[in-house]
Amino acid sequence: MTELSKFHNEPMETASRERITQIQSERLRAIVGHVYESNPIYRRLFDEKGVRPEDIRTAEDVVRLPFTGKDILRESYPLNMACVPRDQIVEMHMSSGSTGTPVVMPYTRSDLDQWAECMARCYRMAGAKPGDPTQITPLFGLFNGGFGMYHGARAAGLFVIPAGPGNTARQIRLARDLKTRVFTGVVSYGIRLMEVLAEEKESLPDLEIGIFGAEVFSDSMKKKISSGLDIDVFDIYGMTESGGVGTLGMDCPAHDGIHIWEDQYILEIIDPKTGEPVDDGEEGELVFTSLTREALPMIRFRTADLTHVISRDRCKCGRTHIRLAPITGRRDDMLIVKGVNFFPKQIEQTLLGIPGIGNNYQIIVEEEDGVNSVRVNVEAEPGVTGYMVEKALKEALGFSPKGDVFPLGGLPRQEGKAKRVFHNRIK
Ligand code: DLL
Repeated sequence: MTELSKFHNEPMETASRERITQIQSERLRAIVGHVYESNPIYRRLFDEKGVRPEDIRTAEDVVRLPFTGKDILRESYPLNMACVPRDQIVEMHMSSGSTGTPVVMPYTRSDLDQWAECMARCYRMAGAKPGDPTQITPLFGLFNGGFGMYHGARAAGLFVIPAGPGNTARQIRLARDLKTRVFTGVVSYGIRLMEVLAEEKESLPDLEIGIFGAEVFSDSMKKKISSGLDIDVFDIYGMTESGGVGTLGMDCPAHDGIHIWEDQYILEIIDPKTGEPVDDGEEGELVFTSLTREALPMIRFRTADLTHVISRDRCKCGRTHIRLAPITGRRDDMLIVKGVNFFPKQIEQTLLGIPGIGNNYQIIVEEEDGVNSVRVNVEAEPGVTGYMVEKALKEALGFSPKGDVFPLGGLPRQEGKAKRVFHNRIK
Protein backbone atom coordinates (compact mmCIF):
# COMPACT_ATOMS: atom_id res chain seq x y z
CA MET A 1 0.00 0.00 0.00
CA THR A 2 1.40 3.41 -0.85
CA GLU A 3 1.76 5.80 2.04
CA LEU A 4 -0.72 8.67 2.06
CA SER A 5 0.93 11.99 1.26
CA LYS A 6 0.91 14.71 3.91
CA PHE A 7 0.09 17.16 1.14
CA HIS A 8 -3.09 17.84 -0.78
CA ASN A 9 -1.14 19.48 -3.60
CA GLU A 10 2.51 18.62 -3.10
CA PRO A 11 4.01 20.39 -6.15
CA MET A 12 2.32 23.66 -5.17
CA GLU A 13 2.80 23.39 -1.41
CA THR A 14 6.52 22.65 -1.76
CA ALA A 15 7.33 24.81 -4.82
CA SER A 16 10.63 26.70 -4.71
CA ARG A 17 10.59 30.38 -3.86
CA GLU A 18 11.54 31.21 -7.49
CA ARG A 19 8.61 29.16 -8.77
CA ILE A 20 6.20 30.79 -6.30
CA THR A 21 7.35 34.24 -7.38
CA GLN A 22 6.98 33.29 -11.04
CA ILE A 23 3.42 31.99 -10.44
CA GLN A 24 2.55 35.12 -8.49
CA SER A 25 3.80 37.38 -11.27
CA GLU A 26 1.84 35.55 -13.95
CA ARG A 27 -1.32 35.47 -11.88
CA LEU A 28 -1.01 39.08 -10.76
CA ARG A 29 -0.82 40.26 -14.38
CA ALA A 30 -3.95 38.26 -15.20
CA ILE A 31 -5.99 39.33 -12.17
CA VAL A 32 -5.17 43.00 -12.61
CA GLY A 33 -6.36 42.85 -16.21
CA HIS A 34 -9.51 41.02 -15.11
CA VAL A 35 -10.60 43.48 -12.41
CA TYR A 36 -9.74 46.53 -14.52
CA GLU A 37 -11.68 45.31 -17.54
CA SER A 38 -14.70 44.02 -15.66
CA ASN A 39 -15.49 46.48 -12.90
CA PRO A 40 -15.86 50.28 -13.06
CA ILE A 41 -15.07 50.75 -9.35
CA TYR A 42 -11.74 48.99 -9.77
CA ARG A 43 -11.07 50.97 -12.95
CA ARG A 44 -11.70 54.22 -11.04
CA LEU A 45 -9.39 53.15 -8.19
CA PHE A 46 -6.61 52.30 -10.66
CA ASP A 47 -7.12 55.53 -12.59
CA GLU A 48 -7.02 57.61 -9.40
CA LYS A 49 -3.70 55.96 -8.50
CA GLY A 50 -2.44 56.57 -12.07
CA VAL A 51 -1.69 52.90 -12.68
CA ARG A 52 -2.69 50.79 -15.67
CA PRO A 53 -2.75 46.98 -15.92
CA GLU A 54 0.22 46.99 -18.32
CA ASP A 55 2.38 48.70 -15.64
CA ILE A 56 2.18 45.50 -13.57
CA ARG A 57 4.80 43.00 -14.72
CA THR A 58 6.09 41.16 -11.65
CA ALA A 59 4.80 40.27 -8.18
CA GLU A 60 6.86 43.14 -6.75
CA ASP A 61 4.80 45.62 -8.76
CA VAL A 62 1.85 44.90 -6.46
CA VAL A 63 2.90 47.93 -4.39
CA ARG A 64 1.94 50.19 -7.30
CA LEU A 65 -1.71 49.18 -6.99
CA PRO A 66 -4.33 51.00 -4.91
CA PHE A 67 -5.30 49.68 -1.47
CA THR A 68 -8.83 48.45 -0.84
CA GLY A 69 -10.62 47.94 2.47
CA LYS A 70 -13.94 47.12 4.07
CA ASP A 71 -15.26 50.61 3.32
CA ILE A 72 -15.31 50.24 -0.43
CA LEU A 73 -16.97 46.83 -0.14
CA ARG A 74 -19.65 48.30 2.10
CA GLU A 75 -20.20 51.25 -0.25
CA SER A 76 -20.62 48.84 -3.14
CA TYR A 77 -23.11 46.63 -1.26
CA PRO A 78 -24.37 44.19 -2.32
CA LEU A 79 -22.59 43.26 -5.55
CA ASN A 80 -21.33 46.43 -7.23
CA MET A 81 -17.71 45.29 -7.05
CA ALA A 82 -18.41 41.90 -8.61
CA CYS A 83 -16.14 41.23 -11.59
CA VAL A 84 -18.33 38.63 -13.32
CA PRO A 85 -21.87 38.72 -14.73
CA ARG A 86 -24.63 37.80 -12.27
CA ASP A 87 -25.36 34.48 -13.96
CA GLN A 88 -21.87 33.20 -13.09
CA ILE A 89 -22.38 33.70 -9.36
CA VAL A 90 -23.25 30.40 -7.67
CA GLU A 91 -22.91 31.16 -3.93
CA MET A 92 -22.35 34.05 -1.55
CA HIS A 93 -21.27 34.61 2.03
CA MET A 94 -21.49 37.71 4.11
CA SER A 95 -19.89 39.14 7.19
CA SER A 96 -22.22 41.13 9.35
CA GLY A 97 -19.53 43.10 11.15
CA SER A 98 -20.42 45.24 14.11
CA THR A 99 -20.95 48.42 12.13
CA GLY A 100 -23.83 48.79 9.70
CA THR A 101 -23.69 47.56 6.14
CA PRO A 102 -22.42 44.03 5.66
CA VAL A 103 -19.79 42.82 3.21
CA VAL A 104 -20.95 40.36 0.55
CA MET A 105 -18.53 37.93 -1.09
CA PRO A 106 -19.80 36.28 -4.28
CA TYR A 107 -18.33 33.03 -5.70
CA THR A 108 -18.21 31.50 -9.16
CA ARG A 109 -17.95 27.73 -9.61
CA SER A 110 -14.19 28.12 -9.93
CA ASP A 111 -14.05 30.25 -6.73
CA LEU A 112 -15.72 27.41 -4.83
CA ASP A 113 -13.06 25.05 -6.21
CA GLN A 114 -10.33 27.48 -5.14
CA TRP A 115 -11.81 27.63 -1.62
CA ALA A 116 -12.09 23.85 -1.47
CA GLU A 117 -8.48 23.48 -2.64
CA CYS A 118 -7.16 25.81 0.08
CA MET A 119 -9.29 24.20 2.79
CA ALA A 120 -8.37 20.68 1.64
CA ARG A 121 -4.69 21.63 1.93
CA CYS A 122 -5.40 22.68 5.52
CA TYR A 123 -7.16 19.41 6.38
CA ARG A 124 -4.31 17.34 4.91
CA MET A 125 -1.74 19.54 6.64
CA ALA A 126 -3.47 18.77 9.97
CA GLY A 127 -3.20 15.06 9.19
CA ALA A 128 -6.80 14.35 8.16
CA LYS A 129 -7.14 11.27 5.93
CA PRO A 130 -9.86 10.33 3.44
CA GLY A 131 -12.83 8.87 5.29
CA ASP A 132 -11.99 10.57 8.62
CA PRO A 133 -15.18 11.55 10.46
CA THR A 134 -14.99 15.35 10.53
CA GLN A 135 -17.40 17.27 12.71
CA ILE A 136 -17.99 20.76 11.35
CA THR A 137 -19.41 23.07 14.02
CA PRO A 138 -19.27 26.63 12.64
CA LEU A 139 -22.59 27.98 11.41
CA PHE A 140 -23.78 26.84 7.97
CA GLY A 141 -25.25 30.06 6.65
CA LEU A 142 -24.08 33.49 5.65
CA PHE A 143 -21.01 33.06 7.89
CA ASN A 144 -18.36 31.39 5.75
CA GLY A 145 -17.12 28.98 8.45
CA GLY A 146 -19.49 26.02 8.04
CA PHE A 147 -19.65 25.92 4.24
CA GLY A 148 -15.92 26.52 3.78
CA MET A 149 -15.04 23.61 6.00
CA TYR A 150 -17.65 21.58 4.13
CA HIS A 151 -16.36 22.39 0.62
CA GLY A 152 -12.81 21.58 1.74
CA ALA A 153 -13.77 18.36 3.49
CA ARG A 154 -15.46 17.15 0.30
CA ALA A 155 -12.35 17.93 -1.73
CA ALA A 156 -10.17 16.10 0.81
CA GLY A 157 -12.47 13.07 0.78
CA LEU A 158 -13.41 13.30 4.46
CA PHE A 159 -16.59 11.97 6.04
CA VAL A 160 -18.55 15.15 6.72
CA ILE A 161 -20.63 15.46 9.89
CA PRO A 162 -22.29 18.87 9.30
CA ALA A 163 -23.25 19.43 12.94
CA GLY A 164 -23.33 23.24 12.95
CA PRO A 165 -23.00 25.10 16.26
CA GLY A 166 -24.54 24.57 19.68
CA ASN A 167 -26.14 21.73 21.61
CA THR A 168 -22.87 20.50 23.03
CA ALA A 169 -24.40 17.39 24.61
CA ARG A 170 -25.56 16.31 21.16
CA GLN A 171 -22.17 17.17 19.63
CA ILE A 172 -20.47 14.92 22.18
CA ARG A 173 -22.87 12.10 21.48
CA LEU A 174 -22.33 12.46 17.72
CA ALA A 175 -18.58 12.53 18.17
CA ARG A 176 -18.65 9.43 20.33
CA ASP A 177 -21.08 7.46 18.17
CA LEU A 178 -19.43 8.34 14.85
CA LYS A 179 -15.85 8.27 16.19
CA THR A 180 -15.10 11.83 15.13
CA ARG A 181 -11.37 12.21 14.47
CA VAL A 182 -11.36 15.82 13.26
CA PHE A 183 -13.31 18.54 15.06
CA THR A 184 -13.58 22.03 13.57
CA GLY A 185 -15.01 25.21 15.03
CA VAL A 186 -14.56 28.77 16.14
CA VAL A 187 -12.07 29.00 19.02
CA SER A 188 -14.73 29.59 21.67
CA TYR A 189 -16.52 26.44 20.61
CA GLY A 190 -13.37 24.39 21.16
CA ILE A 191 -13.32 25.86 24.67
CA ARG A 192 -16.98 25.00 25.18
CA LEU A 193 -16.45 21.40 24.09
CA MET A 194 -13.54 21.08 26.49
CA GLU A 195 -15.55 22.54 29.39
CA VAL A 196 -18.60 20.35 28.89
CA LEU A 197 -16.47 17.23 28.59
CA ALA A 198 -14.68 18.16 31.82
CA GLU A 199 -17.95 18.88 33.65
CA GLU A 200 -19.32 15.52 32.60
CA LYS A 201 -16.00 13.77 33.28
CA GLU A 202 -16.09 12.40 29.75
CA SER A 203 -13.54 12.13 26.97
CA LEU A 204 -13.53 11.50 23.24
CA PRO A 205 -10.81 8.92 22.66
CA ASP A 206 -11.12 8.93 18.85
CA LEU A 207 -10.64 12.69 18.57
CA GLU A 208 -7.13 13.58 17.40
CA ILE A 209 -7.29 16.84 15.46
CA GLY A 210 -8.88 20.17 16.36
CA ILE A 211 -9.05 22.95 13.75
CA PHE A 212 -10.10 26.25 15.28
CA GLY A 213 -10.03 29.88 14.22
CA ALA A 214 -12.09 33.01 13.54
CA GLU A 215 -11.05 34.53 16.85
CA VAL A 216 -7.84 35.63 18.48
CA PHE A 217 -6.16 32.47 19.73
CA SER A 218 -3.48 32.90 22.39
CA ASP A 219 -0.74 30.30 22.78
CA SER A 220 -1.94 29.60 26.31
CA MET A 221 -5.44 28.85 25.05
CA LYS A 222 -4.04 26.56 22.32
CA LYS A 223 -2.08 24.62 24.93
CA LYS A 224 -5.07 24.44 27.22
CA ILE A 225 -7.38 23.07 24.51
CA SER A 226 -4.68 20.72 23.27
CA SER A 227 -4.09 19.18 26.68
CA GLY A 228 -7.75 19.42 27.77
CA LEU A 229 -8.96 17.46 24.74
CA ASP A 230 -5.70 15.53 24.23
CA ILE A 231 -5.54 16.51 20.55
CA ASP A 232 -3.29 18.43 18.17
CA VAL A 233 -4.70 21.96 17.80
CA PHE A 234 -4.43 24.02 14.60
CA ASP A 235 -4.98 27.74 14.10
CA ILE A 236 -6.89 28.30 10.85
CA TYR A 237 -7.09 31.71 9.23
CA GLY A 238 -9.24 33.32 6.59
CA MET A 239 -11.91 35.95 6.18
CA THR A 240 -14.99 36.78 4.16
CA GLU A 241 -12.97 39.07 1.87
CA SER A 242 -10.27 36.50 1.06
CA GLY A 243 -12.98 33.98 0.19
CA GLY A 244 -13.50 32.42 3.62
CA VAL A 245 -12.00 30.08 6.18
CA GLY A 246 -8.75 28.39 5.18
CA THR A 247 -8.20 30.45 2.03
CA LEU A 248 -5.29 32.23 3.66
CA GLY A 249 -3.90 29.22 5.52
CA MET A 250 -3.16 27.46 8.79
CA ASP A 251 -0.23 26.31 10.91
CA CYS A 252 1.29 22.90 10.23
CA PRO A 253 2.19 20.14 12.72
CA ALA A 254 5.47 21.97 13.44
CA HIS A 255 3.31 24.83 14.85
CA ASP A 256 5.84 27.41 13.80
CA GLY A 257 3.62 30.01 12.18
CA ILE A 258 0.62 30.12 9.86
CA HIS A 259 1.47 29.05 6.30
CA ILE A 260 -0.24 31.39 3.88
CA TRP A 261 -1.04 29.91 0.43
CA GLU A 262 1.20 32.17 -1.60
CA ASP A 263 0.32 30.74 -4.99
CA GLN A 264 -3.20 32.04 -4.24
CA TYR A 265 -2.47 35.34 -2.49
CA ILE A 266 0.32 37.93 -2.45
CA LEU A 267 1.00 39.15 1.06
CA GLU A 268 2.34 42.40 2.35
CA ILE A 269 2.82 43.55 5.92
CA ILE A 270 2.56 47.30 6.18
CA ASP A 271 2.83 49.98 8.81
CA PRO A 272 -0.85 50.74 9.47
CA LYS A 273 -0.12 54.46 9.79
CA THR A 274 2.06 55.07 6.74
CA GLY A 275 1.05 52.18 4.46
CA GLU A 276 4.77 51.46 3.89
CA PRO A 277 6.16 47.90 4.13
CA VAL A 278 7.72 46.82 7.43
CA ASP A 279 10.69 44.46 7.79
CA ASP A 280 10.22 40.75 8.38
CA GLY A 281 9.79 40.16 12.10
CA GLU A 282 8.24 43.57 12.66
CA GLU A 283 4.54 43.73 13.45
CA GLY A 284 2.23 45.39 10.96
CA GLU A 285 -1.09 45.09 9.17
CA LEU A 286 -1.63 42.19 6.82
CA VAL A 287 -2.57 43.16 3.26
CA PHE A 288 -3.41 40.53 0.64
CA THR A 289 -4.10 40.42 -3.07
CA SER A 290 -6.22 37.52 -4.37
CA LEU A 291 -4.54 35.95 -7.38
CA THR A 292 -7.01 33.28 -8.43
CA ARG A 293 -10.50 34.41 -7.54
CA GLU A 294 -12.96 35.42 -10.25
CA ALA A 295 -16.16 36.87 -8.82
CA LEU A 296 -14.53 39.42 -6.51
CA PRO A 297 -10.76 39.28 -6.25
CA MET A 298 -9.47 41.73 -3.67
CA ILE A 299 -6.55 43.93 -4.65
CA ARG A 300 -4.26 44.98 -1.77
CA PHE A 301 -7.03 44.42 0.79
CA ARG A 302 -6.18 45.96 4.16
CA THR A 303 -7.32 43.30 6.64
CA ALA A 304 -6.75 45.37 9.82
CA ASP A 305 -5.26 42.16 11.30
CA LEU A 306 -1.86 42.57 12.94
CA THR A 307 0.91 40.00 12.58
CA HIS A 308 4.53 39.62 11.48
CA VAL A 309 6.54 37.40 9.15
CA ILE A 310 8.17 34.51 11.02
CA SER A 311 9.98 32.98 8.05
CA ARG A 312 10.09 32.70 4.28
CA ASP A 313 12.28 29.57 4.41
CA ARG A 314 11.23 25.99 3.86
CA CYS A 315 9.50 24.71 7.01
CA LYS A 316 10.24 21.44 8.80
CA CYS A 317 7.00 20.12 7.29
CA GLY A 318 8.43 20.60 3.78
CA ARG A 319 6.14 23.47 2.81
CA THR A 320 7.73 26.55 1.35
CA HIS A 321 4.91 29.04 1.80
CA ILE A 322 5.58 31.99 4.07
CA ARG A 323 4.84 31.66 7.79
CA LEU A 324 3.13 34.41 9.78
CA ALA A 325 2.76 34.79 13.52
CA PRO A 326 -0.70 34.07 14.93
CA ILE A 327 -2.88 37.17 14.67
CA THR A 328 -2.30 39.59 17.58
CA GLY A 329 -5.65 41.29 17.10
CA ARG A 330 -7.28 43.81 14.85
CA ARG A 331 -5.81 47.29 14.42
CA ASP A 332 -8.92 48.77 16.01
CA ASP A 333 -8.86 46.31 18.97
CA MET A 334 -5.89 47.98 20.58
CA LEU A 335 -6.88 49.42 23.93
CA ILE A 336 -5.17 52.41 25.47
CA VAL A 337 -5.65 52.68 29.19
CA LYS A 338 -3.66 55.03 31.42
CA GLY A 339 -1.10 55.47 28.67
CA VAL A 340 -0.55 51.72 28.28
CA ASN A 341 -1.33 50.12 24.89
CA PHE A 342 -2.40 46.51 24.86
CA PHE A 343 -4.46 43.91 23.03
CA PRO A 344 -7.17 41.67 24.51
CA LYS A 345 -4.96 38.70 23.60
CA GLN A 346 -2.36 39.85 26.17
CA ILE A 347 -5.04 39.86 28.85
CA GLU A 348 -6.08 36.35 27.85
CA GLN A 349 -2.49 35.14 27.90
CA THR A 350 -1.96 36.59 31.39
CA LEU A 351 -5.24 35.33 32.83
CA LEU A 352 -4.58 31.78 31.68
CA GLY A 353 -1.31 31.82 33.65
CA ILE A 354 -3.27 32.14 36.93
CA PRO A 355 -3.97 28.69 38.42
CA GLY A 356 -7.69 28.03 38.82
CA ILE A 357 -8.81 30.64 36.31
CA GLY A 358 -11.60 29.71 33.86
CA ASN A 359 -11.67 30.22 30.11
CA ASN A 360 -14.14 33.04 29.87
CA TYR A 361 -13.50 36.66 30.59
CA GLN A 362 -14.84 40.11 29.77
CA ILE A 363 -12.88 43.28 29.22
CA ILE A 364 -15.02 46.31 29.94
CA VAL A 365 -13.62 49.63 28.86
CA GLU A 366 -15.30 52.52 30.62
CA GLU A 367 -14.86 55.98 29.23
CA GLU A 368 -15.61 58.90 31.48
CA ASP A 369 -14.88 62.44 30.29
CA GLY A 370 -12.53 61.06 27.64
CA VAL A 371 -10.50 59.02 30.19
CA ASN A 372 -10.49 55.24 29.82
CA SER A 373 -10.42 52.76 32.63
CA VAL A 374 -10.75 49.03 32.28
CA ARG A 375 -12.45 46.28 34.27
CA VAL A 376 -11.66 42.63 33.72
CA ASN A 377 -14.27 40.10 34.82
CA VAL A 378 -13.16 36.50 35.02
CA GLU A 379 -14.49 33.08 35.86
CA ALA A 380 -12.51 31.05 38.34
CA GLU A 381 -12.52 28.18 40.80
CA PRO A 382 -13.10 29.02 44.48
CA GLY A 383 -9.95 30.45 46.04
CA VAL A 384 -9.02 32.76 43.16
CA THR A 385 -9.45 36.36 44.33
CA GLY A 386 -9.78 39.68 42.57
CA TYR A 387 -6.47 40.70 44.11
CA MET A 388 -4.68 37.76 42.46
CA VAL A 389 -6.09 38.74 39.07
CA GLU A 390 -5.23 42.41 39.55
CA LYS A 391 -1.67 41.58 40.61
CA ALA A 392 -1.04 39.29 37.63
CA LEU A 393 -2.34 41.91 35.18
CA LYS A 394 -0.31 44.64 36.90
CA GLU A 395 2.88 42.59 36.53
CA ALA A 396 2.21 41.72 32.90
CA LEU A 397 0.70 44.95 31.59
CA GLY A 398 1.78 47.65 34.01
CA PHE A 399 -1.59 48.74 35.34
CA SER A 400 -4.17 47.16 37.64
CA PRO A 401 -7.65 46.80 36.23
CA LYS A 402 -10.48 46.25 38.72
CA GLY A 403 -13.02 43.52 38.10
CA ASP A 404 -15.13 40.73 39.52
CA VAL A 405 -14.48 37.05 39.90
CA PHE A 406 -17.43 34.84 38.89
CA PRO A 407 -17.81 31.12 39.53
CA LEU A 408 -17.00 28.86 36.57
CA GLY A 409 -19.83 29.16 34.04
CA GLY A 410 -20.92 32.47 35.61
CA LEU A 411 -20.31 34.71 32.59
CA PRO A 412 -22.69 34.66 29.61
CA ARG A 413 -21.75 32.66 26.50
CA GLN A 414 -22.68 33.44 22.92
CA GLU A 415 -23.03 31.21 19.92
CA GLY A 416 -20.41 31.93 17.25
CA LYS A 417 -17.53 34.30 17.86
CA ALA A 418 -17.26 35.36 21.49
CA LYS A 419 -17.53 39.03 22.34
CA ARG A 420 -14.82 39.76 24.88
CA VAL A 421 -14.52 43.53 24.84
CA PHE A 422 -17.35 45.87 25.84
CA HIS A 423 -17.28 49.64 25.70
CA ASN A 424 -19.28 51.74 28.18
CA ARG A 425 -19.40 55.48 27.88
CA ILE A 426 -20.31 56.92 31.25
CA LYS A 427 -20.95 60.51 30.19
O1 DLL B 1 -13.92 34.29 10.74
C1 DLL B 1 -13.34 32.95 8.79
C2 DLL B 1 -13.07 31.79 9.68
C3 DLL B 1 -14.10 30.92 10.02
C4 DLL B 1 -11.77 31.54 10.11
C5 DLL B 1 -13.83 29.82 10.82
C6 DLL B 1 -11.49 30.45 10.90
C7 DLL B 1 -12.54 29.57 11.27
P1 DLL B 1 -14.91 36.59 9.08
O2 DLL B 1 -16.16 36.39 9.86
O3 DLL B 1 -14.97 37.40 7.84
O4 DLL B 1 -14.32 35.19 8.66
O5 DLL B 1 -13.86 37.22 10.08
C8 DLL B 1 -12.54 37.44 9.67
O6 DLL B 1 -11.73 37.08 11.92
O7 DLL B 1 -10.06 39.40 9.80
C9 DLL B 1 -9.63 38.14 11.84
O8 DLL B 1 -9.76 39.39 12.51
C10 DLL B 1 -10.47 37.09 12.56
N1 DLL B 1 -9.85 35.77 12.43
C11 DLL B 1 -10.12 34.79 11.53
N2 DLL B 1 -9.33 33.72 11.76
C12 DLL B 1 -8.51 34.05 12.80
C13 DLL B 1 -7.46 33.39 13.49
C14 DLL B 1 -13.89 34.18 9.52
N3 DLL B 1 -7.09 32.16 13.19
C15 DLL B 1 -11.73 38.01 10.81
N4 DLL B 1 -6.84 34.07 14.50
C16 DLL B 1 -10.29 38.20 10.47
C17 DLL B 1 -7.21 35.33 14.83
C18 DLL B 1 -8.84 35.36 13.21
N5 DLL B 1 -8.20 35.98 14.21
